[in-house]
Amino acid sequence: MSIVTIAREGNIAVVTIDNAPVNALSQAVRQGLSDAVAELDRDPDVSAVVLTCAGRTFIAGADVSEFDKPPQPPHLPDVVSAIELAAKPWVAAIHGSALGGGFEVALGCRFRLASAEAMVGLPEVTLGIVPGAGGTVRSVRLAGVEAAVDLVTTGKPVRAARALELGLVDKIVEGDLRAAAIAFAGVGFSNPLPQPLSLRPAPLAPESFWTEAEAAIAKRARGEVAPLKALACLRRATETDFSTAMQFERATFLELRVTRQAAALRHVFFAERAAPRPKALTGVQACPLRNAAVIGGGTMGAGIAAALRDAGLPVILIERDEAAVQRGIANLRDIFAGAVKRGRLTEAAAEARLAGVVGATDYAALADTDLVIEAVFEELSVKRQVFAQLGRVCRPDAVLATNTSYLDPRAIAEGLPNPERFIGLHFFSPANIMKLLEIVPVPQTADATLATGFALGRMLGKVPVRAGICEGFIGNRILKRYRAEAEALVRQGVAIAAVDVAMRGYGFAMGPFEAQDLGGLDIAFLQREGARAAGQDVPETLGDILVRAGRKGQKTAGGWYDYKAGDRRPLASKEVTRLLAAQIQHGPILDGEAIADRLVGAMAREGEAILAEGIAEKASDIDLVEIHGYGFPRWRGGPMFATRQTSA
Ligand code: 3H9
Repeated sequence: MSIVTIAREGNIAVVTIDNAPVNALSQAVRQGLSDAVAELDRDPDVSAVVLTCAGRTFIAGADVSEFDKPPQPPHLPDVVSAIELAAKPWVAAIHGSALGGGFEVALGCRFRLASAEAMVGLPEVTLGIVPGAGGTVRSVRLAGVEAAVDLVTTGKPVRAARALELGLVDKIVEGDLRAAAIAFAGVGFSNPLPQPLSLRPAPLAPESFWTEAEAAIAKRARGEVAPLKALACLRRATETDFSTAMQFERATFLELRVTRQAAALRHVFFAERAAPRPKALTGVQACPLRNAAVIGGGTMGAGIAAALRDAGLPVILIERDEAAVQRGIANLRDIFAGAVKRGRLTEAAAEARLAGVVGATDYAALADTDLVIEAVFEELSVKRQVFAQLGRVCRPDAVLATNTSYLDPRAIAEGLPNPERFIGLHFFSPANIMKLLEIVPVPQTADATLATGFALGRMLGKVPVRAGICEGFIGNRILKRYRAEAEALVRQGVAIAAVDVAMRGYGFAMGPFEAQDLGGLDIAFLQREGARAAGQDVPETLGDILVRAGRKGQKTAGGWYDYKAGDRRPLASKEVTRLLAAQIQHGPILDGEAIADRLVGAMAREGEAILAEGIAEKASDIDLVEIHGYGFPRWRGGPMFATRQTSA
């Protein structure tokens, strides 16, 4: 069957793209569209054309898998131009998402109709490129400078209602979109037809707008090039004629397409899409999840409960006494209130979220719960007591999960009846925001339980990654190595601030020492002390010296840096210099790039060991862990991608 087909409804032609899964603009689709324009222009019985897509979405964009190969004709700008200048007006009927090249095709149409749930956008910068088929040049003419700058430089899609406000779509259709578009094309045109966007004048913006936008984007982008390049295209679109602006945009697109940043972002794009559905679980049925419970209403437990509520699951929150239940509920209330404040939730939605949580102290409330996630204190005996109770009250097929960062899940599961339903789920704080979910099966975990972990990850909109059992699983094990290497640099004479500046320069929001000061140095210290007490040989770290001197980070007004009261800005500390003086040698001066190479290299070497031991299944999973759990710059592709590319 052909990918692009034409049907007739009276004198309206309906062009349908059917290129599963997301109607990406492969060469065959571009060719089909180009042929359709030519054929319909020649047909005297056709007065207008409706462009629609089969399946779950309108066109999701260019076919990203073609980006590693040279572009093949017909090129998308020519296809869009042909649609725009066709003798018969084209009407885009958008359901699902019209993204990137997909929205550019829609911009070539004279009218855009969207179903109420549709999204439109130009997410190219998230792939390290700019729109390459007129997205900047036409969107600025359609929606104005401000809206276009926002749309293109953030890459964030907008919902149909917002798109209507911005003028990006002409009409929202409830019900049968295809029928409505055909009716619209038959009778609904204004007279005269709106001008093609290529013939409309471009709006202008003052110099101050561009300088401010540039400064704001540079700050946000932290080394990522595409957003600033996109801004330059938009500016050019307002200051030159249509065809010069199109050439500039296309040249920028072709230049960026072959960069390392674009390759890194494509790597992450495909890794993220592969992660939620591991091949090894193909055909394995997950257990149904109709409700859930969380044990422990502290920061982590409340965050997990909020995430479950965001996904629509009713939640039971168990705490050891009524006062603790109330504190847990209050924690949840704070989380939802924060979401209201940031505009992510309406007051009514926040109320509904909270209303779906039932607090309890008696485990008997869990008799019919499908999934229980334990998030109590990180202490083996406490966790074991929880699972002993769960083993007594829960259905034998209920999935029982532990949220642990460092304990061995096998020890937690010991003695549990039906251990095949047991699994480790390592959430990252704040659990309702952070995308990473490490899924840690024990040897007895059944495939169906593992599949349920991944299904939960998908429901919660997380990036789920399977991790094997070792200290710190994937993420915290690499974090430990990263911190050790940062200390090794300091021991050889690199300034603490130089390490942090280098890692910010690399694209992290914070360097390793600033981050420890924010989170507190004492947590890792107590772990090391625990291991020492258990007889392990754990060498003294520089962090230990600071904690022993009472420097636990910002909370004690000093850690690796000093802090003034009420001010989070790190200040070089004479006391730290004195405390560490005996540990520090004077080695060669390293520049920022060399420092970043050392640290990222150390992360990647630990990653290679993790792979060799089978703790991670693939290198791209390690990259996802670092990007979604530890702030590794996405546009670098993760430590494995970054170093494998360098050494390739
Ligand atoms: C662009 O358009 C540049 C132009 O300006 C320049 C032209 C000259 N290509 O996400 P899902 C695959 S840049 C190839 O799970 P959902 C995906 O890998 C592009 N493949 O679905 C997965 O494959 P598999 C700008 C793609 O329903 C399957 O489709 N566009 C593409 O959750 C399902 O994907 C974008 O950045 C693609 N463009 O969400 C939009 N897109 O089954 C990217 C998806 O083998 N796409 N696949 O694992 C999306 O945001 C989501 O896919 C969408 C659907 C929201 C559409």
